[in-house]
Amino acid sequence: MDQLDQLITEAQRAFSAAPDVNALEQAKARFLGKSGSVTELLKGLGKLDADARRTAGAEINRVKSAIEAALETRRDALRDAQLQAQLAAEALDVTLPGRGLRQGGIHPVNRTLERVETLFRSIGFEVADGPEIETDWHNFTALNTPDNHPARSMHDTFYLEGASEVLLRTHTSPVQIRTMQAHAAKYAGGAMPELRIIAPGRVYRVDSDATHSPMFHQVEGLWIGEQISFAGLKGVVIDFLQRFFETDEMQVRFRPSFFPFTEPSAEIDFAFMSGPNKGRWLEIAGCGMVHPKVLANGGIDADRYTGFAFGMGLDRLTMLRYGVNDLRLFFDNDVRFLRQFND
Ligand code: 2U9
Repeated sequence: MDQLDQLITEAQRAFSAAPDVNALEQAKARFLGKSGSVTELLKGLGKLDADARRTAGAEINRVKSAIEAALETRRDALRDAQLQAQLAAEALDVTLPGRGLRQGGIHPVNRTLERVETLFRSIGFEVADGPEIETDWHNFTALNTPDNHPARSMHDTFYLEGASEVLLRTHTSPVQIRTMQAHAAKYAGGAMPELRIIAPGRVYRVDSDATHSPMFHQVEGLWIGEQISFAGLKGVVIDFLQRFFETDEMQVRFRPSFFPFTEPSAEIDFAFMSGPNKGRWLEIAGCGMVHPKVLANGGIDADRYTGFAFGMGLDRLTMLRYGVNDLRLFFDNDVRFLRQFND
């Protein structure tokens, strides 16, 4: 093969062997650079006479064009390969299923709260609320809890620093005191319509183990009117428990007890008549007829009106309904636990 054609072949091979654009530029320099083979050939033309120079010049230019064409072809191929690689690396498969943000869910205790609210609303109760930071008077004094009562001690109650009369409410009862006062004031001097409320919410006590948390949830109920009796209390509570736990196969008992704010007072136990907990008495609530002093502290005429009240733990209701044995699970915020109530 003619020497010049061999040069073309050599360039084609060198260009083909260049793995990337940089290597290709170096290979180009060997042929077309300042001291590249083709440039050297062109420099040699000066030594030839005119005729030979024309023929050789044409030949060398043919070679040069061929090498330039080979260079261009390889350049295009490398660019194309680079583009393909980049496209492959950045490939987006729009047909893949999305990672999907999971929808949030309702906390089991809030589920219970919503259920309790619905059940009580259905029998004419309204839902009342009030502050979680309370005065000593609304939380204790108004509820007929004497100054020396153990519940007031620093061991049970969270007091606010530097303010001995201000505390975190230990029950939702102050809400009933405030609601009674507002209700009595609204109807002062005239006939007062019945007051029927539940007061659900967060309450605080210095206590912490598997069944006690420093913050927990209560719902208390209050029904005040002219003929309100303990019989009415039993009806409301039994109906609530049966509807809440979705069974009539249940025994309910009222055990005499003591609370400063009710007289008489009782604790409420219930037992399922079937299922895994069959026959086991479970404590569920406390209740009683509102103490006349408490009615008076709420601005209500205790000679004319009577009322009943009850209180229960929303967390405990939730544990019993779903079979959860450790209260702390509700407050750890482990989504693996919480998800189970929403799937
Ligand atoms: C007013 C008058 C009376 C609310 C009552 C109980 C009995 C009771 C406990 C149940 C479990 C608290 O969450 S718990 O630890 N509650 O035993 N609560 S009577 O009595 C009131 C409330 C407000 C004005």
